[in-house]
Amino acid sequence: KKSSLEQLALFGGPPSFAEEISVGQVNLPPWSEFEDMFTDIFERGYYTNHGPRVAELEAAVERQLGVQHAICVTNGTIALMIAARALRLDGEVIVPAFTFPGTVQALTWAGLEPVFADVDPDTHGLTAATVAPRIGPRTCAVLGVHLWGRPCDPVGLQTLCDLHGIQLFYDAAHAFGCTHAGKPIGGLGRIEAFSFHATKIVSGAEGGCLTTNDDEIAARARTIRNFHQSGTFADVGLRINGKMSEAQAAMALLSLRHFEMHRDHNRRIFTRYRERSPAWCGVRLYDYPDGEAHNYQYAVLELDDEARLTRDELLELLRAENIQARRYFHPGVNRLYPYVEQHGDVTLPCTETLCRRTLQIPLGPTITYDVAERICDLIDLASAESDAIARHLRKRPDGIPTA
Ligand code: T4K
Repeated sequence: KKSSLEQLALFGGPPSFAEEISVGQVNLPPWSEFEDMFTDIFERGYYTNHGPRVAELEAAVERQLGVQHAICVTNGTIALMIAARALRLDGEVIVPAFTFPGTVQALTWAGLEPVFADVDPDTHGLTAATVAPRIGPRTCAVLGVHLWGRPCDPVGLQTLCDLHGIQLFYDAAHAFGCTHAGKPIGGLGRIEAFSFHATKIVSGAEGGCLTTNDDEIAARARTIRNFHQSGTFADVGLRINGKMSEAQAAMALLSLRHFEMHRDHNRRIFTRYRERSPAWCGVRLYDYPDGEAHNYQYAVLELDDEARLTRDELLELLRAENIQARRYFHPGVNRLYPYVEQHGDVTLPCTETLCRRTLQIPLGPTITYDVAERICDLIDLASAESDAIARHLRKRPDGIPTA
């Protein structure tokens, strides 16, 4: 355990970890299960185009999330593109800028115009209050993001959208296994889009899924996902190859089978971070409300002025110790090309603050209790010695490198 400044890697000590501790890791199934699944696919010789594993995964997701339809696709970004087309949107869509760029890029690919709204400091998601001022004559929909798996004001947003006759749909990339008002996320709005990327709690390496209780939207989404399907929706002009392969479905099925185990591991580590975090001056752990289910896939720190170290300084300190923390999400999508040119005048104060102040720290299957303790010890030390560390970093002529 490091207990003095000189032991920190920033001051010349050896890094705490010999190898990099990655911010997120893949929840892999036991190799034998993996082998059985892939032997089966190999022997059948059928690899994609709505195979039996995809059908099995869709049925499993429908059961687990209590929804009428699950439509598996290539990845979460394509899920959002298909959702937008299935809703037949045209015009402006209100969306947060504090999100992964894919959320917004999907809208652009679907021929829509993103309009950024600010987020709530507590949930980090859109609310009716932040969205209302952005609604205009060309608004056709709101795309909420359940960031870190926490639902973003579904009741307020639904009421607002109904009032204005616009559609509501969700990016639920982070939210598999999380609930709102006791019900699994998946049935909110008109349609929700999940990601099964390697970094997600349920993973097919790549992959995604749309969920909805609307038969017609589901049928359109299925048609759009398959460019050569002869469906009944001849008026849905644009289609895409969004099909999930059998290999992706097999991995996601195994991942889903072990969901509880991964979630319980995450919760144990998250709980330790939570227990240790009150000792960190000005560094708060983003937390989840009681009474709802969470997947605990993300541990996000938020630094305020009391922290004395900036978020980037803490990042640099952890990186020097071989701990890969990440500035998810920085900068806000409103600051990225091409959106910065289109929305230069928009002010999103909470988004700007969060982009400056949040830092994701490692959580996942290789983060043991002991690794979490050592990460916490380092943040303890950084907090106790923040003034000296800041002085050390700020006197360098080159300033703080970005990461
Ligand atoms: N909406 C939201 C809110 C999202 O967060 C995302 C994706 C999407 C939509 C779009 O869904 P997808 O189209 O991706 O299905 C990563 C992921 O690629 C991305 O899926 C994710 N969100 C985003 C938050 O993170 P990068 O470029 O930062 O990932 P990368 O490669 O740096 O990996 C992050 C960490 O995970 C590293 O520490 C290494 C570790 N890792 C990564 C991979 C790929 C592994 O341990 N194994 C692996 O195989 O975007």
